[in-house]
Amino acid sequence: MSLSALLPLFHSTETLESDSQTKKVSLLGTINGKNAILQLEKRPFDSKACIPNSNIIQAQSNDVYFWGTGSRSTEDSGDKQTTDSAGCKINLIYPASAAHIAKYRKHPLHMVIETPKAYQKIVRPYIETQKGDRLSWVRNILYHGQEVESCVKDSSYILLPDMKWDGVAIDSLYLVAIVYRNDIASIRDLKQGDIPYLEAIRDSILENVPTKYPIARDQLRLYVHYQPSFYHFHIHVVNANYTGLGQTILAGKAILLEEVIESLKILGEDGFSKKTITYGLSESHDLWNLGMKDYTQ
Ligand code: M7G
Repeated sequence: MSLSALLPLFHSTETLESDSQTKKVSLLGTINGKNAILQLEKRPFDSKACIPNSNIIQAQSNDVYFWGTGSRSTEDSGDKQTTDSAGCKINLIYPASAAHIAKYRKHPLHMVIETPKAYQKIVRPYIETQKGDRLSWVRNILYHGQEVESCVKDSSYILLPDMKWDGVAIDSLYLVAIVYRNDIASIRDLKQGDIPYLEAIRDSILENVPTKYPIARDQLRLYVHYQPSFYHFHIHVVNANYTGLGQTILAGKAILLEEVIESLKILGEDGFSKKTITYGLSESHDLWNLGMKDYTQ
């Protein structure tokens, strides 16, 4: 028998595995009363004909960022419309700045060793240039009620669905907690005295998330980025089982909040300003040409 004859006879009984990273699903089912396993894998995008044109639903927008879901229908030769039923998550940045373009264009990554001196000389002055319009979306959330429908508010932070999440699938749950304090641009500004503050935020997140979403506190991965894209302190809160995050979850970019707190306990009063930090830096990042290319490992 042929594939096209067998497929309509397949009755699914159990999902053996569904992987949101590899976009693969393995189904157990039967064909004519006998067990059968069907594996499906989404094909790569055809960049010439991939722009969603139907079922477009906007989940949110904030500043220059728009996100939601949609699918693509195509007309086959018999003028029949076919729609990609799984569809896709859509993120749109408009208008996109040079910094946005640099962030998304793939460039070689180098491991750089940022000493406290390199931080003071190169990174700190750069961070000062990044606190204006680039943080509009953060101020919209903290002070102007943007995205407020899906927020959990605490006295120290606002927790809300990250724009990288589709807002539905718990196996890829991705939230972001944005603090009200605006004197912490990155972990470099964290001092020993901030330990109780960070511990209280950690405890509150671990308590709050399972009351709002069906996930246990020990299945949440809490981490921060160094370098982050946005220099206003925030914590990534992600389903620990979700690995579909590419570079953004790797060593050399992500640091567990717990590790940040433990490091502060041993770093001394001045905290992370005294630490040498090694991370991956793209050639397209401004810091590369501002001088960090002289600090490769
Ligand atoms: P980051 O570590 O500064 O940058 O994290 P990166 O992970 O993008 O490299 C910022 C986080 O905030 C990311 O997870 C973004 O997806 C998320 N984010 C960015 N913007 C502009 C928005 C937004 O407008 N709304 C929401 N909800 N999340 C955002």
